[in-house]
Formats: sequence, C-alpha cells, structure tokens
Amino acid sequence: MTIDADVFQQLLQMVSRFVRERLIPLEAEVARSDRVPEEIKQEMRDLGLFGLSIPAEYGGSGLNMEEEVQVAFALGHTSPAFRSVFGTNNGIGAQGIVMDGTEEQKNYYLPRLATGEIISSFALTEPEAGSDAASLRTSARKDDDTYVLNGTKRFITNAPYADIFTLFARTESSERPGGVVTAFLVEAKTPGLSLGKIDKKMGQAGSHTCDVIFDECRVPASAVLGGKPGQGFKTAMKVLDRGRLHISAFCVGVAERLIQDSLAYAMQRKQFGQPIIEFQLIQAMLADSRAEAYAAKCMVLETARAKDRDANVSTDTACCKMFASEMVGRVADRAVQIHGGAGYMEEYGIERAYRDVRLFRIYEGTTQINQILIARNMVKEAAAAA
Ligand code: COS
Repeated sequence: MTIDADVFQQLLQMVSRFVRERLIPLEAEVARSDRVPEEIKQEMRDLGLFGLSIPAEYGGSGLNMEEEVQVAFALGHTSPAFRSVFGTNNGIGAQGIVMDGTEEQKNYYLPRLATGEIISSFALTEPEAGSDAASLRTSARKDDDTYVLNGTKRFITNAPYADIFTLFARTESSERPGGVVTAFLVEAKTPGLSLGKIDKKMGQAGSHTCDVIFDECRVPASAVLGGKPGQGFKTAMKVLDRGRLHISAFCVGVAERLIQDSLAYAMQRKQFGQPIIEFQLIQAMLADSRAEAYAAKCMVLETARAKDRDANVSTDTACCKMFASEMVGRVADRAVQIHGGAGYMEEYGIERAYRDVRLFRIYEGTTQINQILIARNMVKEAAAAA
C-alpha cells in the first residue's frame, strides 16, 4: 500500500521547506561542530522522517521506491549529515526487517524505528571484508537456544547512536564447510557488545561511524532475522540493491544543489568586466553538469518505477549507483572550478561538498563492485538467451 498522491505532494513540499528553511542555514555550524543539533533531530521525528520507507501498517509512511527517490532528491539539497540521522532507519538498518523479518520482529522493532524512538544500524563490513562481503569472519556459535557472537564490524554508520544492529555473522552449516551468513537483530545494550572510538573522516561531518565489537556476546535464537539461519547474504544483497538506488537519488539532489549554487555564483561574479557566466568555458561546465544530473535523475526514476513493478533491477541499480556517484563527483569538481579560489575556501561550503560527495563512490558498493555486477549480469543474461 502506498500513500495518497496529494498527501505525498504535501510531504515532498514539507521536506523541501524543511531543507530550505531549517537545514541549509545550519550546514556550516554542523560542519564546524561535527554534530546535528538535538532540536533538529526532534523536528525530524515530528515530521515523520524516520519512517518514510517503513510500511504504514508498522507506523511509517510506506513510500514506494519512486516516492522515496523523490524525497531523496529533495534531501540531497543539503548536507548528507542531515539525511544520515534518519537514513539508516529508512534504509539499510531497517529494510532487512521489512523484507525478511518475522511478523513478531516487524511488530517489535518497526513502529519504534518509524518514530525515531530507536535507531538502527547495518553491520556488514569488517576489517578484512569490505567489497568481499561474503568472506566476513564474525562468528555466531550455536549454544542451545542461543548464539554467541564474536568479531569486529568496521565503519558502521550511526553505530554510536544505534539501539539495534542488523548484524551479519557466520553460522555453522552441515552443507557448507565454511559456514553460511546469517543475519541477526542485536540490541546495542547486549552484554559483550562494545563500540570503538568515532572514526575521523574526510567529510560528512555530523554523521558518524565506528567499530562494533562482539566479544562472547550472547543473543537468543529468536534474534535470527526471519528465524532462518543461512539467509543473511541474500538479505544483505537485497538491502544493498535498495540502498544503492536511494544513494543514487541523493547524489542527484546534491548535484542539483551544486549546479544551482554554481550558476548563482557565475551570474554574480564579475571578471574581465562581465559576469563569468558570459564566458563559454564556464557555460560548458554548467551545461555538462546539468545534462549529467538530468541523465542520472532519469535513470533513478526509471529504475525506481521498475522496482515498484517488482522487476529485477539489480543491474540497473548498479548502473544508477555507478553513474550517479561518479556524476556528482564530476559536478562537485566543476563547482570548485567555477567558484575558483572561493571554491577552495571553507566559508563558501563548496570544498565541503567536494569532500562530502567522495564517499558516494565508495560506500554501499564501490564503483568497481558495481561495474563487476553490471558486467557479470550482462554475461549471465547473454548466456541465458543463447
Ligand atoms: N538479491 C538477492 N540475492 C542475491 C543478490 C541480490 N541482489 N546478489 C546475490 N545474491 C545471492 C546469489 O543468488 C547467491 O545465492 P546462492 O548462493 O543461493 O546462489 C548469493 O547471494 C551469493 O551471491 P554471489 O555469488 O554473487 O556473491 P559474491 O561473493 O560473488 O559477491 C558481490 C557478490 C561482490 C557483489 C558482493 O559481495 C557485494 O555486493 N559486495 C559489496 C559489498 C558492499 O556493498 N559493501 C558495502 C558495505 S555496506 S555500507
């Protein structure tokens, strides 16, 4: 079930207004203080932003993918740190439960995730398992009707604030000697779970990651996501498919904002006796950025609509993530160039965006992993058609 078209338009306008009036004015302060003010987090809860993609029967807005990407376009017009506050509750931290959770798990966690009462986090990456996610080593040893978790997860977004982790660990299997990947829902307060220090990053100040360490951390067997061991890797891949589309949409929003700021600057900045927008080399940079952002937007919308029709969009999602994240990198680079010296200075905020967008080509699947996915699926499709 999705929401009424008029209600959705109101929601979209409300998000755009919130971004414009409340978040954009705070960007520099958040970058300086490295924190999103508590009152802003509360406003996000009041506006229902934590539950946009959680189904309505569990207290969320139940946006479909096409609606979700439109909201992400709007959110991209401000610093990524703001989206990050509620990003994991809508995305990778909660979608495992939405997709594969038991009814009991959905009823227990989703309503509180939707209101922002609790925060969720996605714990897949490890020191030795980044792109090669399937080689993860965190173990879950069965002991009667409990599992004992041991291992370390790395660079986990929102871990410092998380109340619950969707954790991926290896369980024993009679069929596979190396074990299978199983997803668990682990509460942050469980004894044996501890956090590392907050990572210092290149950008996205105000959004935080850290290690999550499991040392003989015991959880009940009922913590297995969906109640079935061995399904974890598929859950992770499905969650990432969806997450990659969301990130692609966010990249489009960031690019639109950078283009808007660059155009405004070029129209008022004078050199050689005229606004620099009069120079064709400046125009070319803006035109390239505009065309590329538009291409990414069309790809994202088309793929989101296909996903809503339940089509297999793994390849197209990888195309979107690869193209949109690379695109916003080029747009940010041109934005610095158009702003010249001002683009390099902190007070204009363009250098901040340049650093912020660098992450999009890395997390939730690097450009190279997406290239491999696309090519691999092309070969599979060709073989199937032969
Ligand atoms: N949806 C559902 N199931 C999927 C899937 C998807 N999109 N992709 C793969 N699977 C299933 C496969 O069908 C396969 O199932 P069977 O074992 O039943 O055949 C299983 O998962 C293993 O798939 P595959 O053989 O493709 O796994 P690989 O180890 O070769 O790795 C990549 C696949 C490299 C694509 C994967 O490890 C990956 O996405 N890595 C990047 C991880 C990442 O994004 N990390 C960022 C951290 S989160 S911020």
